[in-house]
Amino acid sequence: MNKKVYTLCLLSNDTHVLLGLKKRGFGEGYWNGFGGKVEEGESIETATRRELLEEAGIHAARLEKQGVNSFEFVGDPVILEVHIFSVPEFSGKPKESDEMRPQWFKKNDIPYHAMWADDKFWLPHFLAGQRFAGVFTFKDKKLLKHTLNIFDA
Ligand code: 6OG
Repeated sequence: MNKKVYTLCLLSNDTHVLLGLKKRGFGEGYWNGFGGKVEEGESIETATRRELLEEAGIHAARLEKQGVNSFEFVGDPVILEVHIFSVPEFSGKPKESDEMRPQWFKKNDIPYHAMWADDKFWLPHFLAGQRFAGVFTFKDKKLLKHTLNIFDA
């Protein structure tokens, strides 16, 4: 078994959440949070800040770890371990990059139909401030099965 570590972070306020439309590469055409692969020698938090700045032009003043999801793809020995953060304090205005087109969405109007199939399971808990850990098995873009544990405060 081979594991790759990724970051994912989402900004939100009382009413809205910031998502980015992935313009190229893995997950192209899907709305998602901002993030990417943790580089060798880099901490997970440093990678989270770097990706948010590169993809959306936002500086994270504070990060809060909220969850970790593992993704398995049938036929692929590599497990993606994605560490998910909220960003309670930040500066800067969302800015389009080569990779992402940021847009604020109402929390009750999230475009789940154009997102990875796992998101509708964990994102409501994320937005409610809960912590969670999930394991999701995909065949290509189809979600075959999952488990999700919610840790109430
Ligand atoms: P780059 O390839 O752009 O990083 N990611 C996923 N996010 C969700 N919501 N569901 C998945 O289900 C995902 N698999 C990967 C991790 C990829 C970005 O996409 C996230 C990274 O933030 C399969 O460097």
